[in-house]
Amino acid sequence: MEGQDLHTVVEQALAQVAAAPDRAALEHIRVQLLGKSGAVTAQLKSLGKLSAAERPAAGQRINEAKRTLTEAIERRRTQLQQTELDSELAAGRIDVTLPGRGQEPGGLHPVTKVRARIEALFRQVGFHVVEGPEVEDEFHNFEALNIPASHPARAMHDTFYFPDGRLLRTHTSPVQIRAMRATPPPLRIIAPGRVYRCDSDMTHTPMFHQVEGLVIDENISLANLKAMLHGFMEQFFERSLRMRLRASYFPFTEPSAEVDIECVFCNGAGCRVCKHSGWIEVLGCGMVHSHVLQAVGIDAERWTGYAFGVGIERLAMLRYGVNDLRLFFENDLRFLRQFRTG
Ligand code: 2NL
Repeated sequence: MEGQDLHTVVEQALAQVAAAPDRAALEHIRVQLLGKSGAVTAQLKSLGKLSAAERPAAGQRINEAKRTLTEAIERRRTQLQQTELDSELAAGRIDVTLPGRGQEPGGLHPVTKVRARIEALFRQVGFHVVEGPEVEDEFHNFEALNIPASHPARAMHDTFYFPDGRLLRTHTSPVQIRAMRATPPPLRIIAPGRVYRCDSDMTHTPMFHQVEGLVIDENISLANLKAMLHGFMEQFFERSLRMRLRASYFPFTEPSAEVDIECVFCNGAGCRVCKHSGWIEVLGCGMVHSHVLQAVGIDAERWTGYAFGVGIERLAMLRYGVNDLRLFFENDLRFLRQFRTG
């Protein structure tokens, strides 16, 4: 009778153990079976009612049942623990190969884009792109360019000087002075880069970008300069446009001129941008002054040349319709994003 009961208890207990949904439920089942007032414990307690002859065999069966259940509970516990661990790991899984959040493609700064465009256009017509130091000396930045010590551009309020007398270049002309001294003519170069002036307001920043160009050859005239610049402007703005030269003055060129193009916003009709003149000033140029050729040791009887200087930010403002120079230096992503790709 007792053996039958025990068998049933074990069968039911094993089914319960197998069905335990988690470790807490399993522990509850264990206490109900093997705890102080558990079903199996009760069986052991009832051994006293049996005869001395029956007792050892019955005791053995109960102990065996106890061991069977203990092992089953332990197996189930391990199983549940693994399942719980697996689901915890699955829930917290991180794919380290996924890209980070908030990633967006970068892009070139508009000044860099315009500089690259200018370089590409000049390379197409045989110019070499040259670079040079931003920290210069007075000879390369001023003296060789026919800018005497008394010239206002040399004053402290226009030029950043170092204590040792060197300075931050105020234009990229010194790069071309170096090129002329290093390479005998003919020469066709452009010199892009950063330049510095002690100046800061609505329309001036202490650092800006410039491209200067220089051609030294036999029989170079103002007509060659004008034709080259007109071709460049039409290529740069991707349209045909009128261009004019106005007489001007620079110490390093003679004659000198300022170049206007037909206003790209109103096609010359007159608007706020061109102050109702129909023209926009874009650069300065001229025939290289004989004093400059002499300073770099070029025979001015045989060789002549033209030169020009243009502000990259100025061209970028016209090309992209930007009305405030300072936007190029603030690095506001809302501004910069507009130049991404394309
Ligand atoms: C301007 C004016 C100019 C030059 C730059 C130059 C360079 C050498 C010799 C002669 Cl090595 N000239 N450069 C000539 C005329 C004008 O720049 O307003 N730039 C924004």
